[in-house]
Amino acid sequence: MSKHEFFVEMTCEGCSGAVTRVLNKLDDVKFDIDLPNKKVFIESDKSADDLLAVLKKTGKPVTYIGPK
Ligand SMILES: [Cu+2]
Repeated sequence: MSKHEFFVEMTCEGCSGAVTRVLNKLDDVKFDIDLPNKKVFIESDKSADDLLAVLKKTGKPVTYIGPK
């Protein structure tokens, strides 16, 4: 499992809830959401590109920051 850090444009708990919902559909991930700093930390065997695609399903701007 590797850990990745993403920036996701989140402004409220509705936003972090949307991120939680898309990530909960995956079965091999652990994640932490830092709403004030708009960061999402994901531990997974999936590639950063795959995780980026999943996060983009929220419809929010998402940027891959790097391995954590
Ligand atoms: Cu929101």
